[in-house]
Amino acid sequence: MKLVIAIVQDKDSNQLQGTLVDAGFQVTKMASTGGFLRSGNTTFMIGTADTRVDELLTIIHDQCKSRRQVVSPMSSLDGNSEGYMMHPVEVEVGGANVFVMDVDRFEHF
Ligand code: 2BA
Repeated sequence: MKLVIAIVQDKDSNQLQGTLVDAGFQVTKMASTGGFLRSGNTTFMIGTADTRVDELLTIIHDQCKSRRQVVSPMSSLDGNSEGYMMHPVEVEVGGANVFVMDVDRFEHF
């Protein structure tokens, strides 16, 4: 069994959730925050059989678009002058960042 953790953009999350559930995957969806942009994203936790991982990755790949996003000056501050950003910076976010992990044991009580 594998545990797949996928961090995706909020804009893609509802459609991805629907497609995964329709395909018979068990999904937990969590609100999360990107460390760099400090804006919301969505993290999916999906436990699945090893044999379905490729199918799962194909769905995530097909549903999640990469988008360019501008980080405004001063938007990434934490009160420390070293973090100051004086000019807008454009970054490409996503489509998805995915971790695939082995599961030693899964219990469902
Ligand atoms: P954020 O940390 O908000 O990052 C958003 C985007 O900003 C990243 O897109 C990347 O293009 C850029 N970026 C991140 N850190 C940067 C830096 N130090 N300097 C310049 N640009 C930087 P993605 O790579 O697609 O990441 C999207 C979101 O996925 C991230 O949001 C974070 O929440 C998560 N993520 C990505 N890689 C991760 C990792 N190795 N571990 C945990 N979470 C990760």
